[in-house]
Amino acid sequence: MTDLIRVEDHGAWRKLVLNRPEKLNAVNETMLTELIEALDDADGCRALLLTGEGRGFCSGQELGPAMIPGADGPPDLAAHASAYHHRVVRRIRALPLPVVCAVNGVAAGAGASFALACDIVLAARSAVFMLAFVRIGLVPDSGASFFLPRLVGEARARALAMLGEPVTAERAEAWGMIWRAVDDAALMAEAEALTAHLATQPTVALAKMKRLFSAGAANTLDAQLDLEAALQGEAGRTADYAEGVRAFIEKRAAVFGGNA
Ligand code: T3D
Repeated sequence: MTDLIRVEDHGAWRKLVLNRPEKLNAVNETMLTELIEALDDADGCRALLLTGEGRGFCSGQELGPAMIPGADGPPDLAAHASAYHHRVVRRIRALPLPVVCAVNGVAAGAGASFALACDIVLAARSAVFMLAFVRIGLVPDSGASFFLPRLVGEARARALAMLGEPVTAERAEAWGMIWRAVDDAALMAEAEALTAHLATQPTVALAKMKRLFSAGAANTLDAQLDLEAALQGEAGRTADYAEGVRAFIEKRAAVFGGNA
């Protein structure tokens, strides 16, 4: 392990920090492998916070000599994306706990995709999102072509992908691309407080919400209603549900254990 991903434990929640500030946290194979391991290791937590060190959140794939044709021909980007970037996105979406993203600075290329894969995204007012893929002759990957049209609509998604223009945090909030733009100085405290709050919530229900929203992207209304009923049935058998209702009746704050 190097320290390209810094893991900070805060009791029930954990902070993962992309830690290559001199390259605006551009990701390479080592860093992505560490990120995947850190995500795999987070199953026991009740919430995660993903952010970047320094003035950038993540400037996407590291662009270096390995990314241009060499003696063996062009790099196999399909295999590369599948083995690394896309595993990160799949893991974030599949984790049975909420993942908050604090976008502390520029989020470009796969860096923007990683942010959009998270459940709740806060961004510093000075941060920008950039589908930089087009600038180097690539297509949006790491889920950007899936997340973006669903978040901002196809007209904006197509223009952002084809133009690669930066979107400010405030515009991203106005367009529904992220949850909230926050003053730079307040970003980390707000993101940490939000993640800590989520870690006290009914974790099993939050995990089932993730399943619902993922499935909803492809389901018919009927199929989604069936899934809601099934997952509500499961949620209704958790100790947290019993505690939530009991707390309401007793007029006190619920104390959720996060258990099934
Ligand atoms: O492998 C696959 O499967 C393919 C998948 C690809 C997915 C992708 O992510 S494609 C998109 C890759 N990313 C980019 O194209 C973005 C490249 N970076 C930029 O365009 C700019 O750096 C930014 C707009 C993000 C920020 O600009 P600025 O002016 O604020 O900072 P800067 O001076 O350009 O960057 C600071 C340093 O970080 C600089 O290094 P230096 O000169 O001080 O030694 C710069 O080279 C380095 N850096 C930034 N991004 C990358 C990077 N180094 C390597 N790879 C990067 N992606």
